[in-house]
Amino acid sequence: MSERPPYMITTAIPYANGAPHIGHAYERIAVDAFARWRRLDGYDVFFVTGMDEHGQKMQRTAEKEGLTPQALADRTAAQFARMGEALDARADDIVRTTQQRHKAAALEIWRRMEANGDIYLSKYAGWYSVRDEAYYDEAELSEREGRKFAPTGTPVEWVEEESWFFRLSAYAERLLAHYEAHPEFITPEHYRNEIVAFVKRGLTDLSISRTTFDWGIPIPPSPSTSAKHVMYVWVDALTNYITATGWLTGEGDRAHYWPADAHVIGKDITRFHAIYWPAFLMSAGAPLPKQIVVHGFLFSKGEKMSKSVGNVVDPFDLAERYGVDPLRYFFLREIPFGQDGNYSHEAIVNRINADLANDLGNLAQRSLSMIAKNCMGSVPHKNIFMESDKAILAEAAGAIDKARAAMEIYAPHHALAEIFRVVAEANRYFASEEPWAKKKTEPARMETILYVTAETLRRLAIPLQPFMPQSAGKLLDLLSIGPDARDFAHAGEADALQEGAPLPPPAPVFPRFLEEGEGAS
Ligand code: ME8
Repeated sequence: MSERPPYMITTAIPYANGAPHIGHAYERIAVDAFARWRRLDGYDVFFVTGMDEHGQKMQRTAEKEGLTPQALADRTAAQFARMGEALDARADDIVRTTQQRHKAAALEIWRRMEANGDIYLSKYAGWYSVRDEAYYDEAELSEREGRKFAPTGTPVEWVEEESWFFRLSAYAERLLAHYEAHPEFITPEHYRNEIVAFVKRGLTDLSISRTTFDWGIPIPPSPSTSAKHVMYVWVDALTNYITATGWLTGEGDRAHYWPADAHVIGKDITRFHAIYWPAFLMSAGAPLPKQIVVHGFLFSKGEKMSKSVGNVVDPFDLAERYGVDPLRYFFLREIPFGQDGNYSHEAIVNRINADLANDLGNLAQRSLSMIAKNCMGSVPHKNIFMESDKAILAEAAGAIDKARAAMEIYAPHHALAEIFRVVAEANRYFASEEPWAKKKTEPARMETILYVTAETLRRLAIPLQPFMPQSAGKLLDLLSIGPDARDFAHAGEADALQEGAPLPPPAPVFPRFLEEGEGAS
């Protein structure tokens, strides 16, 4: 076991019935950035993702495609693994719900809930949406052309069958007490308010098994029923998080990661994560995750993004077209985490050209090429710092703490805004100090300005790594920062650039995005 504090973060596990889409890419990138941040900040990080491979939706899609559900799951799992590579967002573990270790964990949580007296056999009669794999109350439904729809817009069907039930109604008070005692449990706050209001209206018991199909984890036989039950897909899927740690089954050496620090999910599945999951864990006598971090939905706006112009809504195409780092930057800078967001070709290009190419890219390119030409390709001499030098260095040193405060409340847009505020300051410093004009008249002063600019770049590139791992890494290469000196413990004054240290030849790191037919300027 490591001496560093453990930090476990998860994505939702996507349904294995379809290829990765932009929402999946967004969530994976965000969680990767949070995981990288903590790793650089000295934590022992465990980043978990997975695949939700059971359920009626899987079975139906597989039938339509003429595949077995397992073959469909394998195909989709391979696509998601490729997405992790393509987005530079690999997880430490991928829990597939058809794995043996997961079945063991799911059966163990069931056994514990049963032993606690929370599972009973009854009959379910009500509305079910296969697309959402969720039950709905009559009062929640709307009706169009004689058909009934869930609040999410998906069609529901009437289901009547014998079912095992979980005594969710018994947990309303304990859940409310938990939300009260841990106000950060569901974040951002407006999702918390929604959940609190929902639970206050009272909870009904939850049907947690199905008998009309068999693509799921079989419930062990019971003398009370002759029917073959499979586990409700959400009981199965939610358990993936604890499967990864082996906490329930005592397998492996990862139990110390539980409880997870954060489950990062989209806003459509908050009820499952903030009500059902903690209730299951309470029943099973397991600690609850520390936070449920909810993000909004992404929508495509702007004609260029539409299918008629090319299939750029595919995350692979987006990464190829704009570059992985610019795409990661765009998602995390543009969309306030927790809110819905739009993406369009124009918005992405604007971020690439304004923030990355013009602000950060130009500053790096101009200062590093001046150093190459005028300082014999090595770190310039500091000489004497003036107030303006000290001020920008202090701003750069402070950026990491402000960004950390933002990342710890899952606000990557604020972290990036802070870092880029200092980039803009550094540009103003560079422009007003005019090192190029001092080359002949005040060469020592020119060196100081170039030193301060390069050191500012170092202090900013370090906290930029979680967002743009490759580009920030390249910038650190250009500053000759070794692989062991890139974590946050090395971001401060004590590890400042060493005067006279050799630097590699400068190279552009953040190219402009050029529209077709637009020449390089
Ligand atoms: O819900 N924008 O799987 P899923 C942003 N298997 N996020 C989006 C999105 C969009 N347009 N569309 C979906 C499931 N998401 C279950 C999860 S977890 C124990 C089981 C998010 O493939 C969505 O909110 O439908 C969820 O967090 C994730 O993508 C996977 O969605």
